[in-house]
Amino acid sequence: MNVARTEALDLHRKMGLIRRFEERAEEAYGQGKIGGFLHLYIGEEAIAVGAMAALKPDDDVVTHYRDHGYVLARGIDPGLVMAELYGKATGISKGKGGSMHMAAVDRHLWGGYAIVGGHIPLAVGLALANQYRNLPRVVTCFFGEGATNIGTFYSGLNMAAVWKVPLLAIVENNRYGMGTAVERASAVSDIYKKAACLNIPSVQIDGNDVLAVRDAVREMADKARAGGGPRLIEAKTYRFRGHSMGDPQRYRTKDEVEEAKARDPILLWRNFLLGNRIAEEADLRKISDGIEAEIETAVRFAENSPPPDPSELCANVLVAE
Ligand SMILES: Cc1ncc(C[n+]2csc(CCOP(=O)(O)OP(=O)(O)O)c2C)c(N)n1
Repeated sequence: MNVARTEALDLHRKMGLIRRFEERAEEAYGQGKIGGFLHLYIGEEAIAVGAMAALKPDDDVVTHYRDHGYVLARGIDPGLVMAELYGKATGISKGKGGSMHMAAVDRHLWGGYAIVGGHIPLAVGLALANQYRNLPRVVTCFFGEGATNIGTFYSGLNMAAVWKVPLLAIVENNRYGMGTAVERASAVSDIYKKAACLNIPSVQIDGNDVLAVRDAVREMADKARAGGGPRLIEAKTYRFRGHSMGDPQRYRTKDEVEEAKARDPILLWRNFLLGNRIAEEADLRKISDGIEAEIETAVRFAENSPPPDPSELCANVLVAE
């Protein structure tokens, strides 16, 4: 078995933390305490957690808008993330970004971006900067399968391949881009094959298997770091919630969603831990209790924090005269 007990339990705790964080965010959204867009990552947690377990703390991360999981997996205080959702001054982006714009540059988290595929060239530029400065850092760029139909996917990755920059693209194939199934929008449903036209090595993995994600990311990131040029991973998964809040989900059946839940990444990992006697029920209960307390503290912090001061309106934002 290639996972130590401490790490195995930490992977479990982090996936559980992201799940409970988002369930509470969903609740707060329903109560009108959170506004704007809220894209939940529920069902996809193994990708962020597996990837962060493989990456080094100073490897850069650039993400799309479904971005709570990455910052929590990197160990950012859930209170800062919840306060951002509440639009409070204490939020990770000072309450000005909201759900889609989680950034912590000091932790090499360069943020969530709302324009589908728009962040891919930014990640390539960051990787070029790392290469130019001889820094042994990989840039990991996360996006959905829908983004691979966008021009910036090809133009960005093409330049990454030409320059052999240390970039790892992770495609989270959750089968739908808003209400459109992958087969209806993409000529190629096995997304990893798209990398072949750019001469970029790629693999397809089970994105619900946290260990498979960790191992694939480690291998691909090491190759990119060693000067081998960009790599792409397609992690197959499923989103259990709608695209965003208020999605009536007419494009799929309830049965399909229920079937997918049999492969819930947290359930799979729990079964692995118990089946291999890495943990007992009591250990997992203790972890859940700890998560509950941590999320409770995060919610209280967000609720009790002040909104941004009006004088802050134009600070830290790009203002056109
Ligand atoms: C350039 C652009 N076109 C359209 C949209 C509207 N839009 C927001 S999310 C989304 C679906 C993207 O799906 P995917 O890339 O698979 O990511 P997922 O939401 O499934 O994680 C679309 C079309 C947008 N934000 N940007």
